[in-house]
This record gives sequence, structure tokens and C-alpha cells, in this order.
Amino acid sequence: MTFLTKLAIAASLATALTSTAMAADLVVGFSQIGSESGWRAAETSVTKLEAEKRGIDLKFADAQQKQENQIKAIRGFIAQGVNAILVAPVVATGWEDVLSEAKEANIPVILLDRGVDAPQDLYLTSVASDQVKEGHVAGQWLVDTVKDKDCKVVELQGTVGSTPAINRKKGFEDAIAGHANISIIRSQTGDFTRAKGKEVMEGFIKAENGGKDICAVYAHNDDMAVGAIQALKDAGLKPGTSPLVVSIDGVPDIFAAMVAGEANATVELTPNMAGPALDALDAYLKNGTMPAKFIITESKLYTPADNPQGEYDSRKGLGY
Ligand code: GZL
Repeated sequence: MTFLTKLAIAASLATALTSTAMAADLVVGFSQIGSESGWRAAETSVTKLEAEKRGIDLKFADAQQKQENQIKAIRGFIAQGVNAILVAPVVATGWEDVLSEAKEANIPVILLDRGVDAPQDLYLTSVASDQVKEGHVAGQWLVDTVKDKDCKVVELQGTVGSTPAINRKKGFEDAIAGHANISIIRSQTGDFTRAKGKEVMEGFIKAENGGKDICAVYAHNDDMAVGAIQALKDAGLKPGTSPLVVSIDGVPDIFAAMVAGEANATVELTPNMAGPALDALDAYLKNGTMPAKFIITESKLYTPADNPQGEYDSRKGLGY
């Protein structure tokens, strides 16, 4: 073996060791919103898995839906001197001060699954779906399904002030805008939870004379849709037939509802925002590579024509 070959092997070994050592030394803080939905629980478990795969020491903080807890956790990460911070921001506003503090401390911040109203130089990148598109896909499915039939829609909104709630509402309204036969007659937040989705749906049924005239339920996430389905069944209605049920996330239980004929469409949201985020962080820390400011994940429509039992089976156990 020539001297040069030995040198090349030694160099590649050193690189491999350094990168593993670098990953092993990486400490990343993760400020998670909470565990309000099946999707959120899956995002948490996938993030922990992705960090473990990379030998990253992940410091996890559950904010229980409160922004002040997230801000406190981020300040704690800054004080600890972590190498980077992941944040799933519960609402869009109120982040400028704490993100500026992270920037002053030279700690890169990556946003996961929701956006913020703050200068873009305060975060390295944002990994999320195109939430306007998600709402539009849901609305377009309804337009294509009801055609010219009159359709009164009730809407279960996500957390007030969150980017998914704002954007999914806009996308759905854009899709139905040119169709006067389709109208949203009631709209209220169910805060992305099953319990609240059920409670708000019970209110809609009562306000709409037993709910027989409700043609469709549009829920900003599957958990609220599953709660609404329960309320509709309790009221003697037939969700999946009348009314139709369309939502977003692609959690196992919405596929189970499709198998039971109680749900009609969902727009899938991957729980793996952390994989692309940590890859971008690695390239940035190792080579100074600046990632795209927005890394957009896919949005795919699923209906009962797409083997819901198989989709249920493939997702069950992924931490939902
Ligand atoms: C959307 C994400 C939403 C999910 C909900 O990107 O923030 O939050 O759709 C979750 O299930 O509560």
C-alpha cells in the first residue's frame, strides 16, 4: 500500500471520526408546543428518533400549549449554551425578543411545522407544509365532490393565531370562492383537540336544528374531525355520508374512520420535520451552508379509494 493511499485512508477515517464526534457533541434544545393531537405526539417521537440517529443530545421541553412556557424554555436553552434550538411556535406573534436573544447568543434557531411573524434573519430555516395548499386541497376535494349541489359547511378551526389555522382557513376559502353553492355557515376554533372538536360540533348541531342540513365538516386537523364524528353519531347523524367529513394530518384514526365509512378525505402532513431540519443544521454547522429559508414538506390527499386500512396499518405505532 503506497504512502499516499495510507494518507487518504487516514484522512477519511479522521473525517468520519470528527463528524461522529461533532454529532455526539451536538446539544440541541427543542421547544415543543405540547401533545394536543395525535400528529403532535408523532412529531415529538419522530424528532427524538431523528436526533438519536444523529447522536445528538436533544433537550426536550413540552410547553403545554403556552407560549410563555416556550419562551422560558428557549431562554433556558440559551443559558445552557446549546448548539442550536428547534421551535414549533404555538402562535405566529410574540417571538421577536426571544429569537433576537438567541441570535445575539449566536445560537441558530430552526422553526418546525408552524411559522412566526418575525424578521426571517432571526431563524436559520423553517420546515413546514404549505398550509394554504392543505386548505385548498381540502376545499377543492369538496368542490369536486358536491359539484353543483348546495352545501352548507361548518368549520372547526385550529388554535387561534397559529399559522396553520390562519392558512388552512384561507386555502379552503380560496378553493370554494368561485362556487356560490358552497358556503361556510359556522366556524369556530376547536384548538386542534378531539375533545374541543366534539364540544364545538355539538354546539353546531344544536344551533343548526339537529344538524340535518349540514352538508360537510371541514376540520383543520384530523383530531378535531374524529371528535366531531363522535358528536355527529351521538346526534343520530351519519358522518361520512351526511355530513361529509374532510380534514388534515393523515393520522391513523382518520383512516380508521374512513374504513368505517365515517370520514371522506384527509390531507397528509408528515410528522418528520426534524429530519430535514437536522440535515440543514448539520450542513450549516459543518460547512456554513445556508439552507433555503423555507423547506416545504409534501401535502397529499387521501380518500377511501386509497386503501385506508393499509394507510392505518403503516402509520400505527409511529408514535401517533
Ligand atoms: C400543522 C401543525 C398542527 C397539526 C395539528 O403544521 O402545527 O398542529 O395539523 C397540530 O394536529 O396540533
